[in-house]
Amino acid sequence: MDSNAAMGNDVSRRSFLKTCVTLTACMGLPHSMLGKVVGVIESTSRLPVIWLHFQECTGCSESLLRSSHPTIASLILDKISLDYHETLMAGSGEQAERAIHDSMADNKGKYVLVVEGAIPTANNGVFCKVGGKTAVASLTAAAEGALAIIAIGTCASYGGVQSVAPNPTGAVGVRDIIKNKPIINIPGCPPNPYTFLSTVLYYLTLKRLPELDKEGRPLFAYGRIIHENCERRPHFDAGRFAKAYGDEGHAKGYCLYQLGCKGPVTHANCPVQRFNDVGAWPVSIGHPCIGCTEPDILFKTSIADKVQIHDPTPFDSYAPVDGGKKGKGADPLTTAMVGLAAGAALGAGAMMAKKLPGSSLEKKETQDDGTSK
Ligand code: FSX
Ligand code: SF4
Ligand code: F3S
Repeated sequence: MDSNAAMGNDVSRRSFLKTCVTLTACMGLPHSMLGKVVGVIESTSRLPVIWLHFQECTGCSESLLRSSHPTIASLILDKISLDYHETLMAGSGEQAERAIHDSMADNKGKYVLVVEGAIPTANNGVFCKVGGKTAVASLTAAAEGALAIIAIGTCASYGGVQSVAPNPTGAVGVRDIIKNKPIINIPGCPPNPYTFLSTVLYYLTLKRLPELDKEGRPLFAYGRIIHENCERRPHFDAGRFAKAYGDEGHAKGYCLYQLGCKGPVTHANCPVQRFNDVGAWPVSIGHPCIGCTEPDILFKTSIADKVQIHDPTPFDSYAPVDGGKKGKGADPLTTAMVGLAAGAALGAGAMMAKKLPGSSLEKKETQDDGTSK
């Protein structure tokens, strides 16, 4: 199939190829695989997909299919045969029930089950019912004949906002219920459309599922922490921090660590893959990362809480910023304090900071959040 036909003639060849390059890189494949990826996309092969919705805001589907980038939405719809999707399908009632039943029977062992939203388990699962069946029953039935399950979004991956204490509905993620199928978690609230499409393409191109980390996330997208690729990182290393929303440091694009940025402990590709055509991501527009891809951070810690730094940049490798001059808040003491796991290495860190030219260690006292008094 020609790519333009495949995408409803709304995407130029140039834009199509550009997206293929991005997707190849997103999957962590070498550039030499580009031809194969293009071939897979242009072929008629489609992955049968059954998509179930449970407790969620539908932001995952929205971000995938209403993206301002026509190529990515078109490709998603072109590479998956969406046999059942409650918010997109035209049919309803018995017709919809028949569609899911037929697809499960016709594609037994060959379809991918995509789950969006958490699954309530309290009171026999009565808090979420579709077609008279509880979410637990629908999930269990659809999982049985699935080749693999993709839990899309933080809700389906770990329970998300619904599972926050006191969790009245007993909301859990797919992995807490289904134990006998491969489950790929694509967390994010909502997740990046490229990560979902790359996961589908990875399977279609290499005929195997991608390697996963301990949280079941594809390593190609979640193998690194945000902090490693963040454009504000030179400011972190040089000790330049925004200390309040709208202050001078915030206006100048300094590091958001002291506003609670969870980038140092959050695994995701946001600084590289970014969102939408404008290439924005939370930190680029001035908001700290809130750790939306992690099971124990989003909704479980305060946005303002500071995380511990486990791998500080060695002091002799600070990136030069602002011509190497250090501004207010950029003193080595601040960097040293922030760059160390709280308390443990304080003495050693202070000694190292003392050796740095211009250290204000002897002149200033510090507060326990690492900032200077
Ligand atoms: Fe959850 Fe999806 Fe957050 Fe919403 O539907 S991951 S609430 S943005 O989008 O499930
Ligand atoms: Fe970027 Fe946040 Fe790390 Fe600062 S703490 S460098 S804003 S990821
Ligand atoms: Fe989520 Fe942090 Fe990316 S909040 S969208 S993982 S920058």
